[in-house]
Amino acid sequence: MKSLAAVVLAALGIAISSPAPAQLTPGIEHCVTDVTPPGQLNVRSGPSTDFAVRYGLLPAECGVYVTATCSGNWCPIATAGRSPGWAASRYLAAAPEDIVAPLPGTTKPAVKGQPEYFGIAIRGSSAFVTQTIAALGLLRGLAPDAFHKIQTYIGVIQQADITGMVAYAVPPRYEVADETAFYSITWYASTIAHDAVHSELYHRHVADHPGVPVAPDAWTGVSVERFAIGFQLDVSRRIGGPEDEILYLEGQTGDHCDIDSDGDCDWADYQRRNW
Ligand SMILES: [Ca+2]
Repeated sequence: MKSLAAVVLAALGIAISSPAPAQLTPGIEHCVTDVTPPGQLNVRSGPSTDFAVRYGLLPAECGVYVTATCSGNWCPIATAGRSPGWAASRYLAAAPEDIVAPLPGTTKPAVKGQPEYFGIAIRGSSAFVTQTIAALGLLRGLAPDAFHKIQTYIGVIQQADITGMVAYAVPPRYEVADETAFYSITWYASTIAHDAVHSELYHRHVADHPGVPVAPDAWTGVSVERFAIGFQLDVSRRIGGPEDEILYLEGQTGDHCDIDSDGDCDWADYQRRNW
């Protein structure tokens, strides 16, 4: 029931509402807050207390990543080594930035005047940049080996009309269509890991066979796709990929690249991509 004051203020045209839930940022590390022992923060199978508790997060536990836009007061989360789920947003707060130390390893030089994330340049609209940083943040936090591979083999992530890995560009460039980037943060992140595999295979071939042109089947084609999908699936499970994305990847046999079904994955297929 509204209080008399609220009714009066409402009559005056002044909005009365409870404080808006803090919107948590996907892809950055969060810690449990406002929970005291022996209490725990329940992680549930859906976005309300109607859903079953899967496990509890400890007071002040960090390493919690929001994997998508929150739904009201509930956010989809992932942590290392446990199944993903939903947690009440008011008990999560962004971690101090220094909790996750930057990973050692190769980084590409930054492109002047362009946003970047730990050495990976990002080119596109502000929404694309935000989405890309969220995806890379999930990978950095929950699949650090994949993130390191991406840092090593992808120098630029660029918004484009067709999704594809331009491994032979200097630096290697992952071009991403909006259909891929904005499908979901977890899906987008898994595709970056997938395409880093293609670029890695290309550059390993170059290193192992100096001066020899790289044959297409060294880094593309159905068997390579199957290998890259295996890595993508493993990454997707670790970053809290939702069940439909996991099931989709489990059903892939590597021939998704052969769009015209003639048994190869070539330029004609690439040009027909609708992702
Ligand atoms: Ca084909």
